[in-house]
Amino acid sequence: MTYVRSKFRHPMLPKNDLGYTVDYYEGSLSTLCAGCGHDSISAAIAQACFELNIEPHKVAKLSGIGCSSKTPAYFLSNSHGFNSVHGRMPSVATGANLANRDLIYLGVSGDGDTASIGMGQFVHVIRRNLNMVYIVMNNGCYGLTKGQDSATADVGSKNKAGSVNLFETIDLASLAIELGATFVAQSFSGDKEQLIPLIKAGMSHPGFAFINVISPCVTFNNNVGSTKSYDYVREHVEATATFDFVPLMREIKAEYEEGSVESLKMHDGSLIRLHKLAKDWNPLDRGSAMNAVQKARVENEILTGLLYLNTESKDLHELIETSDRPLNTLTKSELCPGSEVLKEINSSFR
Ligand SMILES: Cc1ncc(C[n+]2csc(CCOP(=O)(O)OP(=O)(O)O)c2C)c(N)n1
Ligand code: SF4
Repeated sequence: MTYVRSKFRHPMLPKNDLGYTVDYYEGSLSTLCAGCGHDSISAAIAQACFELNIEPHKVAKLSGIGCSSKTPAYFLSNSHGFNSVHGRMPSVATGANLANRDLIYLGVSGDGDTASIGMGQFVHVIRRNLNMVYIVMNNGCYGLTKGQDSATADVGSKNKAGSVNLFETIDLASLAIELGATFVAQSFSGDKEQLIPLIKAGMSHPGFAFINVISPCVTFNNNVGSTKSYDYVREHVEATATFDFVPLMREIKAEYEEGSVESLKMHDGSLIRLHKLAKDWNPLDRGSAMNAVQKARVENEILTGLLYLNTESKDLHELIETSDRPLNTLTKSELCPGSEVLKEINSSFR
């Protein structure tokens, strides 16, 4: 069997402002199981980048190990990519971002990759507010190694072999809010109307944008009793809001009833327009966001949408005052400005 994507495309496919059709944002043909949620997320990423008029060579996609971490091969084939070691994507992303702040960093991970072996890296990349979008394709199991329970499997959830998970779940969205992530969202791979604007908003956010996407594993965790199956998720999804992402200078197209929409202004002037559904929830207030997620969990609901946004986000470069140019553009004299400057720096610490 060959995995070559057909080059044939409908001649009338729409073009974006750069003159590209959406296939320019696709990758190789997926080798994941037919129906895997991860493929829908790959398609949403390609569509978001197409709609945002992003030059693919301005994106660096990074991942760890797992079926989820294989997906960067299936989108943005014209971008930079680094498939790293299991759970180590955040440190590779940190190094790359510090060296070249001019790229858009898109990290893809799995719940095994993030919530077990990569947990130490995950919590620190949040604290540092690295300017990246971090997507977890969360299926509650280790798909690549044949479906063992992961740390995001819900307590009481049953796996395909019939064994019940006895251990408390790690709720990645709550953890991200707790640790100070400046953009936290949750979605479902089967809801592209919600997922695409969330990815676009995350890419426009100047700081760490975390998107936890429930992404069912059709082969190992789609059985009755699993809380990550398509049927269970469809029955338990509860959206905080429906919303549009409006890039700077774009006309607002969606129609909402007067007074029902809240506009959140992002750092670059673009807008997130929320049509709120969840009561007692303020996306700009950390405590309120945390309460809404916890309350939903108690009621066995999966709260989706934008959960929390800090509009005052300062990313790692801003916090540690790095050069505003990529390191490879700095000249020798800028990198090594001489002993007088070194003396001045040293004396500033005395
Ligand atoms: C250091 C190391 N330990 C263990 C493994 C084996 N391994 C490969 S993928 C994986 C877990 C994958 O689960 P997840 O990140 O949830 O991705 P999924 O396949 O479910 O998308 C494990 C344990 C490995 N590749 N490297
Ligand atoms: S094993 Fe599960 S996670 Fe992996 S490709 Fe198949 S359906 Fe997707």
